[in-house]
Amino acid sequence: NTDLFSELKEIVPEHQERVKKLRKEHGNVELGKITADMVLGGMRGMTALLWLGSAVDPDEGIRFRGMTIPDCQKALPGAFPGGEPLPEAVLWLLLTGKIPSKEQVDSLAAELRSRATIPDYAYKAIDALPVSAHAMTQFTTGVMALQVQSEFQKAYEGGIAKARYWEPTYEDSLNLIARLPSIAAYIYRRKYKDGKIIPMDDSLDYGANYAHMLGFDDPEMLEFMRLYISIHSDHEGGNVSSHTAHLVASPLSDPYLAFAAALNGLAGPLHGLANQEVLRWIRSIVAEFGTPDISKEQLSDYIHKTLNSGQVVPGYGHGVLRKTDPRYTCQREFALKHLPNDPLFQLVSKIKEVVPPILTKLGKVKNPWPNVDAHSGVLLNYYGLTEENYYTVLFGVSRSIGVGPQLIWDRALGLALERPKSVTLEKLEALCGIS
Ligand code: NMX
Ligand code: MLT
Repeated sequence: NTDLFSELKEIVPEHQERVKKLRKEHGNVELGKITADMVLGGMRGMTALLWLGSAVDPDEGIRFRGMTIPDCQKALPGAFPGGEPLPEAVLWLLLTGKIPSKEQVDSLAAELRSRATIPDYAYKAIDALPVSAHAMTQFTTGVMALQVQSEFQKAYEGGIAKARYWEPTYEDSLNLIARLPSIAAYIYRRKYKDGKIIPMDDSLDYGANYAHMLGFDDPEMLEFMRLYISIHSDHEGGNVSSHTAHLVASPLSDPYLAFAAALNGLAGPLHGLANQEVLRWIRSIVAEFGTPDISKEQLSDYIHKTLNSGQVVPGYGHGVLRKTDPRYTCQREFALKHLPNDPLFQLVSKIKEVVPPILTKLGKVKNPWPNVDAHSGVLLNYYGLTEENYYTVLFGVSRSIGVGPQLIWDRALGLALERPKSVTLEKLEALCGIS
């Protein structure tokens, strides 16, 4: 099959059987215990979600359908031989669990382009906001306007049977993924440039087209965008944006409603907004010393200043990871290849040497190592995308490629409305033996 829907249709029944069997024959298997600390500590370590596309190992990091980032770089089709994985290839992999051929990826790229028509009212909804509104506020508004065209909502109102819910969810998810770059680029052009739309180029793939519509055509930037979108697509199900999408979709809210909610979670500084915060922080270091070429002692002083003022070091630490994020590492490798002498890249490298021992010394930080956000800003900045308040929008576009497939599986597998139990403080104290 070169058609993704036909490919998926073949594997849905087998997955449905596996889940049915699991529930019927193994539903009582215990996956761990729930402690009071988990209830108070953001549910860290509590296994409570099914997520097909990817899993995060604390030491090794992300695997997309069992494949590490270097595996994906080797096995997934790129725009040219040896190129970075195409986001379309990642989408195919996450949804089906299979490595696509170049022909399948090209067909999916063409399908996404054909789905990318934006209704005029979506632009008008964004235009109703002041240009000064944060790019993420404008982005969520645009996604909510796209919701007007939800196929799932229409089908549900038309009385579609539960067994077929996944089909209009597929339509919505693919349309959403296809349309996000145009909406996102519109916001960038409106907020930072001349406001004129740069039309999609039918000869370009998803990542390259997004860069092109933003106004960037340097082949190296196009290649970085492919890598950027691919590595930010998915990070298992428990991160704030993915979990939010799954939660909001669980009462059968359509993918647009679910994804807009996910974006609002991504816009938090401890999650996706951290990429903005990192570049802002790096710039503040340069402003303090008047140059990026500073000593480790000066850097150490500045990091202590940040911590002493009650702020976190952005781009460091993680809810699951306990080693350097492999998404940081592959961006570093990209930078070493293409911009080894960039002063901000060199500063980022120095930060990686100085921050971990300082965070470790605090005694409370579980992971002193850099995450994905510690690196992306300096690469974007190097290629001319200097407006850091836009960076989380790039993360948001990318995340649709992980969230969209799971929303389809949520409906195909008939996953339940999410509704965990909560406890009052008094009850929690009582459960802990405090009277
Ligand atoms: N700088 C300073 N303090 C930190 C940092 C950091 N980078 N990371 C963790 N801590 C503190 C944390 O605030 C907490 O302090 P307290 O007990 O006083 O509240 C303590 O260390 C224990 O936190 P952890 O258990 O290590 O981390 P947790 O799982 O709660 O939080 C993050 C994970 C990612 C929210 C946290 O490491 C952080 O705030 N990092 C900086 C922001 C960031 O880079 N976020 C991006 C994450 C990736 N993404 O894209 O979503
Ligand atoms: C993500 O990509 O979602 C972040 O690394 C945060 C997380 O996994 O919790």
